[in-house]
Amino acid sequence: MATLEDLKEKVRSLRTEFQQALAQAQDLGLLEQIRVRFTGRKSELTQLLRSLKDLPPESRREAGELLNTLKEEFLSALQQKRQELEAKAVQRLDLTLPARPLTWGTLHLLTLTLKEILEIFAGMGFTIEEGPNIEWDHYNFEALNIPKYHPARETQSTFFITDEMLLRTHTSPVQVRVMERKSPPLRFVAPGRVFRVDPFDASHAPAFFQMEGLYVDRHVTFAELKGTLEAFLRQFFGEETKVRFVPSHFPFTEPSAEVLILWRGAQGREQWLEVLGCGMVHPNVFRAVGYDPQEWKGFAFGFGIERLAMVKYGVPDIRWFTENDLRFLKGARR
Ligand code: 2NL
Repeated sequence: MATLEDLKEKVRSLRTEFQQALAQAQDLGLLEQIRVRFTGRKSELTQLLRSLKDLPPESRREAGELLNTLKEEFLSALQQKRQELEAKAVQRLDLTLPARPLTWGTLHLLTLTLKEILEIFAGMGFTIEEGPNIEWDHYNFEALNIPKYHPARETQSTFFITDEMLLRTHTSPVQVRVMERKSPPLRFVAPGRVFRVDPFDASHAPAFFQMEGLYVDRHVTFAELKGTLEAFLRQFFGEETKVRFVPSHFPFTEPSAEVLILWRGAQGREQWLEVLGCGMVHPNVFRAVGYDPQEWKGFAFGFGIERLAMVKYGVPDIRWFTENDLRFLKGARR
């Protein structure tokens, strides 16, 4: 850099170059390139500012003013152009683009199954009763003919809260509470969550849903129990479903039975599957709630709701109900 005159010439040519370049800038990317080229660290303008110190002292002040004015000019022109380009970008928003499709939620397969089952029992005159998840030992065991040290308590491996309080292991305590509160005749189902100390694997869960049913009147027979459950199973699994009753044992019923259905699984193989437990209410259960077992008879039954859904809809793993995998949840759409 020799003289002030040279510098003035240089400023003029830079200004022209800059204005031409700016006029060409169509988008923000190009604008940024122009900013770097004319005002960046390696730009001619920056070099010139750095070399001010090489000018003779009497020219420095004027040269400095010239260059700084040019720089401000560049920056404010860049700023203005940026605003113009941004305004145009907004105008380019395409408001005719179709909206993304709405996705609809669905009821969970377990909810659908529960509703299906309740509807069938409602059709046979059963109402619905509910009770607490945290129970007294008395309602969960004692009143159901399962005294302390009874082996049934061992297999049920219970979540105890205190010596006397626990997470219910079945919904039977609901029936006990209802019988205490109301007089026969009674006909209701009790659906709800139950808890057992079990490993979470394909066929076990520490918390699952159960439904029990109870019918109490003066002349209830085992034949009515069979007819009611057969009617339920045929409505739920299909009219052609074959049903078999096999002798069994529960502390709270006598006699007791397991109920099996002949079911064609995913591989097309027919198989007898246990789907229910049932029996005539044990006289000791009636005594515990103050009913006279000579005067009143009753039948009761119980089943796991996940289990029925797994059989009917071919769900291979009970954990699928709680994993929230959308592929499974969407499959439940009706
Ligand atoms: C099963 C089958 C069953 C009951 C539950 C019951 C309730 C009262 C009185 C008598 Cl208050 N019985 N419930 C009866 C038979 C079977 O459940 O497989 N449970 C795990």
